[in-house]
Amino acid sequence: PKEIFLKDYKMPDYYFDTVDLKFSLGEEKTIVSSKITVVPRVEGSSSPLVLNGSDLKLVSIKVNNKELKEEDYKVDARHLTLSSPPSGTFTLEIVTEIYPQKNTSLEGLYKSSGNFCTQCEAEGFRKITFYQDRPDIMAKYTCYIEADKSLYPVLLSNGNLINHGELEGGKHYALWEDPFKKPCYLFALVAGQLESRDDTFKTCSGRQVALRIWTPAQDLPKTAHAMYSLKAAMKWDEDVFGLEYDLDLFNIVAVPDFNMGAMENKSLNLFNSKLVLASPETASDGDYAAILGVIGHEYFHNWTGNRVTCRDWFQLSLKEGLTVFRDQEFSSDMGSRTVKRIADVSKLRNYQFPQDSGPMAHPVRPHSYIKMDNFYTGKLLFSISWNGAEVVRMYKTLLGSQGFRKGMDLYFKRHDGQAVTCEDFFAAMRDANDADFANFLLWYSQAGTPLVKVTSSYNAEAHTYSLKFSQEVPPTPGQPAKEPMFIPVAVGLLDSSGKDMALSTVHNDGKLLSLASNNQPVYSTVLRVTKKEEEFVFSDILEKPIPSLLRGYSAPIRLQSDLSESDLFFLLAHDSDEFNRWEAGQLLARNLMLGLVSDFQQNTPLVLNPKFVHGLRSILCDSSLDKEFIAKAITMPGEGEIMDMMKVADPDAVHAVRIFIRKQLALELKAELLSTVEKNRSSEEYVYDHPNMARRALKNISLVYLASLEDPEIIELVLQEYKTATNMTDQFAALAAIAQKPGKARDDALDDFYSKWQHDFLVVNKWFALQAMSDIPSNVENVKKLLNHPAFDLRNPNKVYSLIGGFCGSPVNFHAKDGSGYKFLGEIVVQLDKLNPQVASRMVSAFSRWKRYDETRQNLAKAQLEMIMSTNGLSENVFEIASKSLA
Ligand code: DPP
Ligand code: ZN
Repeated sequence: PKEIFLKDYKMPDYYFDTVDLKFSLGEEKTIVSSKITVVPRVEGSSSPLVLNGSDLKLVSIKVNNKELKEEDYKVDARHLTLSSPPSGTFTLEIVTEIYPQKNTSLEGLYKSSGNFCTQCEAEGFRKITFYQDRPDIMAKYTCYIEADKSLYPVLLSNGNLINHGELEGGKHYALWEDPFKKPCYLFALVAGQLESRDDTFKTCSGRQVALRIWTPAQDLPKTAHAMYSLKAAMKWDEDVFGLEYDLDLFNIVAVPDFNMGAMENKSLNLFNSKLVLASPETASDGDYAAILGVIGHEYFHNWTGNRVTCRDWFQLSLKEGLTVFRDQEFSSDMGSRTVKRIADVSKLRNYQFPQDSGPMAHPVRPHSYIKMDNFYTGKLLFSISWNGAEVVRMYKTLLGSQGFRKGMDLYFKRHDGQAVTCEDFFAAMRDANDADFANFLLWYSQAGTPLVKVTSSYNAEAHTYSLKFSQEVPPTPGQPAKEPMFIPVAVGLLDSSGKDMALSTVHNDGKLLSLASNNQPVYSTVLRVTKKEEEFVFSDILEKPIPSLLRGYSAPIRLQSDLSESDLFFLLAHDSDEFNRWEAGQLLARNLMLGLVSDFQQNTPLVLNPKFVHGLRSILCDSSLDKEFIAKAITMPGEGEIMDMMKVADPDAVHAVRIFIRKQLALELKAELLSTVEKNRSSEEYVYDHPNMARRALKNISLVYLASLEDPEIIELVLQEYKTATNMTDQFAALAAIAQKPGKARDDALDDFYSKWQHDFLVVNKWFALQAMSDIPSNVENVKKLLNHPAFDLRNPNKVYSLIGGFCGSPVNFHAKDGSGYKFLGEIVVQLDKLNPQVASRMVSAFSRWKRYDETRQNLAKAQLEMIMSTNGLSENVFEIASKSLA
């Protein structure tokens, strides 16, 4: 397998101007004809034209209407090369034969539940026809589809339907035209038995847009929330960014077999059913929130991704980082900003940071790859999308909302219709604001999470308060030495009553900066930390403050400060920045957990610090706080996050400590937790809004705590909650609470749940995941049994993610010291790779952090990786992850 480098980017020798596609969809084979207008980039050049192709049977090829002879072109497993095309513009016509019904990779054109659908990002279009499969080739497309009318009554593609009608032999056809230029990764086609929920949206300039969400007929009632989300997203993008939808039709199709979450194809978004279908009975609050976010995400791509796209795949963050940021903002505006931020930062800490210090560490813009798809399906996506979103957020932190909007406006003004780079985005932000961004661009090229240390000192005579920063970016594969980064640190100072102090001036690097705006003092400011070591001195600080650092998590770094335990309790109780209140609690919990982990390892009896219990009790009983915030604040840091902070990760110890804390808190706070459950039961009718979700979240976390007690009364209570639940959020939370402990109550509840929901594959996936993630001893045997369950199918990505992905997320069972978890995964990866390399590579990445564990585990995991590497016919996807993990 060959590694591809960013530095080797070359402009294409040929552009494609128009592309007319014709699909004749059949049960045995599908015929694809393409007619392309090819335009040389440099007039008169006649360099070879190299097209990508994979798993295609070439039927014929014509240039300017003339059939090519065999000596005029070359085909191999990956390319079709025209060695000397005519000089000047010419037409290229290619006919290929493909077999979507046999395509289990779910890339290109494939069948899902009897319907045809496509997935072309990143490099799936080459499985449909020979093409320059790269995003800087932007062309105008038409798409003609013909198929059997009774089997495939609905025929969809991008853009506008300009013609349709009947054909002989029970067939029909549709002709679609997309007026916007696009790269081929945004091409889509759907054909099948589908029905639509229809609605309309009136845009800010008064155009009526038809909205259609397509699913099999029986699922239509479950598309109401998706439609609500779509309309909300369209409105939000107009209000916040002035971005209006640009066609008269917008389609969404739900597909049960889908590698990713969803795909932003121009005007024809394809979605994993999981992210469209929801009803109160079958979907949880988490599902509702995910649907809102992802419907928004794909819709927002219409401008950030489609109208302005990426020059090459190294620039993926240009569209993904920006669009993830946009969907985070959208969800924040639709719900609670603090809670959304907490959820995103937790995700970053549990998944992205561990990866940032491992063999797969990648900058936001990677320097090389073997298999592009791994950017999406491996853990790499996190660096590109989530860290990428953090980078976009920093522009906004530095420029403010208005400055950020000016930058966005300039970005579209300059680049609409183009395929561009991360520098272009940076330049638009800088130029629109005349901003000094110092070394900000390093965020794109340096991998690793910066470690920033802060020490503080107060001078009571001079009334000055100093914050000294030092920063270090740890070495990562291929990047041993790093430059200091530009880190925006949002800061406030609390006085002894817990109020924010007025900040007037700060000295930095011999310069005096006034912080006041319009002569008014400010209560929070953003320090620009750009050097390896740097001091900021605030003046007119009349008493020793307690600093609230990195408010709202203003940069994706690890922060170490000299805050004492009592400072943290103070911040937990008083900080005006709600995020930092949560953060103070997390810091306390992290320190507490790390201390207990070391006690556990030394066989010292575990004791829970009473001050911690007291702090949590105050939060739990504070009726002025948002309920979902309370739910987050009493949730302990994830096991991944704690293991990431240890020299040698010890899953057993971390897990034991987390369980211990949960039980101890339940014992100490039993009365408060019980009353929280009582007071926060759902009303009969399910309402999806923040107050109701918050209430359910708080009740359900309380239930999980309580259920950790071996108390028959509580078991009865939880069973009762399970039985009387009127929505999936409450029902599943109660089931999860019961399932914590092996025994009859657990077995009965799991059986009951399955028999209730066996007809609904999305709910059955929850049932798989719950069992897969379980920490009950030797769960690997149970998971193996579930592989043979009639509802399981290795070819369906969602099922694999639930059962196998779920299992890999269980620290005790996946990392079982006898190696049973590793062996299980190794065998599955080999099987899966033959069916679907993208899904297999996502699974194999569970091994990538094997060096973080003890020697016994290291050897066991390494053996599995070596076994995988020695498998014949391994895909490039799995090869890349496995070989980099071993390196
Ligand atoms: N481009 C796709 C998305 O944004 C990749 N999953 O959802
Ligand atoms: Zn995206």
